[in-house]
Amino acid sequence: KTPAETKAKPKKTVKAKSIAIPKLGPIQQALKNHLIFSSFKTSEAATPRDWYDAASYSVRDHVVERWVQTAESYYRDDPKRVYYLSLEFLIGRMLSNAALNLGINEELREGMDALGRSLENAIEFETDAALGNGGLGRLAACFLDSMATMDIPAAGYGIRYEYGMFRQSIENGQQIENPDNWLRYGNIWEFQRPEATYNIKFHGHVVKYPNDQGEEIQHWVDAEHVIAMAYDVPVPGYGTDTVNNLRLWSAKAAREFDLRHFNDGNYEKAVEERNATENISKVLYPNDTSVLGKELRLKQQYFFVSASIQDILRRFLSTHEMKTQDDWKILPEKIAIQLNDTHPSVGVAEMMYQLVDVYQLPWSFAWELVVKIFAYTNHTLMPEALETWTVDLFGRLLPRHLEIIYQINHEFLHMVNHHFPGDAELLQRVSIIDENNGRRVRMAHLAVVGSHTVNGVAALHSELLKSTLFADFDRIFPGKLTNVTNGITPRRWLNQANPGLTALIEKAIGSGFKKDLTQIKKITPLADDADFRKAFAQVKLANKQRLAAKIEAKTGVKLNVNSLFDVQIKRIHEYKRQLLNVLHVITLYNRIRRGEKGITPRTVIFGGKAAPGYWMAKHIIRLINDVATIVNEDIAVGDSLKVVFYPNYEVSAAEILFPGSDLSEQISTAGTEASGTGNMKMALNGALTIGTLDGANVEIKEEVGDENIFIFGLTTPQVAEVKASGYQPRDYYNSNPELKQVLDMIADGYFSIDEPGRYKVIVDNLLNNDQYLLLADYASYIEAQDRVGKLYQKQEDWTRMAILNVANMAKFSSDRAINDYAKEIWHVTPHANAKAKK
Ligand code: NBG
Repeated sequence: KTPAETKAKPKKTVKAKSIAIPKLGPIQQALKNHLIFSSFKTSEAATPRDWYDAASYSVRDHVVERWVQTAESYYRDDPKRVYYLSLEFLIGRMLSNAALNLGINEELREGMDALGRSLENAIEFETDAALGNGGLGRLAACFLDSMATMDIPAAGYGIRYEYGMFRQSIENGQQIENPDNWLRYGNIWEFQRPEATYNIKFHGHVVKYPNDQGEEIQHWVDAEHVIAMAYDVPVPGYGTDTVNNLRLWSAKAAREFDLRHFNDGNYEKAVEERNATENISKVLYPNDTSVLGKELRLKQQYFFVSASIQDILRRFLSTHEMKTQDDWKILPEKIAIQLNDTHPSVGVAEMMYQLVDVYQLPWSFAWELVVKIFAYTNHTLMPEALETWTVDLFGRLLPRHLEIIYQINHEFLHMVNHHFPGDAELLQRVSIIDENNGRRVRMAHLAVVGSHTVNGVAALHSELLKSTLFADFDRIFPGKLTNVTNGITPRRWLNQANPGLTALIEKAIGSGFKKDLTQIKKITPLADDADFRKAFAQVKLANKQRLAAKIEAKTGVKLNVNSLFDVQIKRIHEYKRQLLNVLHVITLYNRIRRGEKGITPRTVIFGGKAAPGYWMAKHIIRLINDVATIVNEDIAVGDSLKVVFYPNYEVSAAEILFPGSDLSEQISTAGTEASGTGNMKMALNGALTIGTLDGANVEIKEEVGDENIFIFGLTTPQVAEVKASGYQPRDYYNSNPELKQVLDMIADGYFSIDEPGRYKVIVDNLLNNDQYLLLADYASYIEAQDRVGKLYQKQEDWTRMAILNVANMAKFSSDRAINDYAKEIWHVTPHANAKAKK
């Protein structure tokens, strides 16, 4: 509970007095005080980490002040709130972001300087909060930033994983996964709330007995109990006093240990049960765009969803007295719940459980409320990411919820049958229960049926949802499916990551673009201003130097900062086609060795993690490193080509990598990448895109203009055609000598002399299957890369284009995306907190 809520009594209107908060002194004094009182260190004895701590405590004090006031104003004014439920929040570091959003960055830097310490140094001691895999988790973090910045009364709900995304190291070219013990040194940015706990039930069974009115009532009995304890993380908005809350749940055993076993001297047994329980929030599943049907994963989902929904209802009931059934009707006017992918979609059943079983509302009345409350975002069409659970597993873990889902399904299918009589196949296809694969619960269907709105994350993706995955639902629920194109927060991805470019833009057009990215359009004419171009190019060079220094420190590879920095950073996945990039690298390598003239020097940088169980993705990492070894050591190549694998790509690394990039690789097979958000971060930082017509690339092209982007490859319909007409990848191999040479080298062990057959499977797979059509797109990709190389030699033209990319990124601010959600889906309005209103 927040302090404001602790006082909560169930009544309708509340007049709370403003909390008196002591005035904060200058930061320099705060730093000194915190060093002593919070870290128990003298200035002389303080380590660099102690200075990070002191800086964080000092900034945190400013955050907390606004945080309390925001909570208080929401409590007092009772606006409609949005709850963003997500199994992942990839927030990264907090200190510099909080200082930036609060507008005390400069003050903090000066305070540190005055004490003879560097802020930059201190910042490096913060471990990333890596509570997510990739785009989906980072999107949630960008959305939190925008919701706070736009004064939307919102809160995030997720899991406080003890271990986040694994740390990747590279040994002998191979990915090694190391546990991410991110809480080792504590976490200044979280507040434990031992008083905000909920009981979460698992297992047990359902019994029926009549209530006072003689109606049969279901009771979930004999369940095991787990306690969910809240940890709160502040989410400060930029240029506003709003600080929203991110509430992360941690699992605690209901019993410390079993005293019977303890008394018998069986200590292991005594703590066994507790350990098993607390495993629920132990570790993030490191799978991106794919799922494993593991029981613990379903437990994680239900655990955080149930705790969140109980918390949401508790908060609602603390200010609204429910005297009659009709009083419940305002529930959807007060809360909106967004499901970030299907991971929290059991929430639909949990809300029914709470309303019907716990609060005793009639079924159909409750169902109407539920559908008005929930909305669902789909993030992928990849079949391996569609969550289903066997009825058996689901029923063992959540027996009452399975019954609820059966009931929801029964009524849904009844409705479908009424509107489309006699279409048995349609019923089978849309049923929440898949009867054909050993009876499974389809979580996406539950989410669609239980939501008023379902959105895709880029225009193309949303169209494909309507025409493929959810085509039946689009017929059954016309208008339910919609689009909200993703966005990124310009605070972290421009302001914070690229202070050089930010200062340059600010000098030209003022600072309004930081809160309102539409203003960035104003730099358009400056693309034709030689002085501006020069300054812009200087900023890029400085960012490349910063990146090169980092890379040298991490990998020992020295880079030529005047070469074209060609960067592909994202999860390693076959559909994202890092392998196609490798084919280009080897093509260039061969051309250089053949003595071809006029080739633009390049540095090709890869970064990204492979899911530990995804053998092919890990093998691709190894190939990249093997190619890097051969290319980088070849004296015939020298400075004209370097290949780097940046280890442990994470948010804080991305903050260096995006600004240091010249070329943005967005080369997924058309129709596979739902949106992409790295594509937006790249363009906003002045990198040009080479990409397919996939995901949000399509909209980036629309914004920047066809002449300012390098598009290649098959379109989505062409991909479907090629596949339908019996794709023969080997034909491309046989008819393209450059391609043939590249594939033969990989297959014959040119890059794996110690084990020549190492990459034969990769080549065999390309020649015989090539699910993602690399060979079909190869020629077109190489041709586009050649255009890129040529343009880079005309630096003025290149820079001009890069400026026009930056100028046209307004659409991709997450503020725009959140505004779309707020207006079209959540129906919420901004609510500036009391202090800001004065
Ligand atoms: C990912 C997509 C990306 C998209 C992000 C955010 C999943 C399931 N999906 O293309 O692959 O940008 O979601 O929407 O992780």
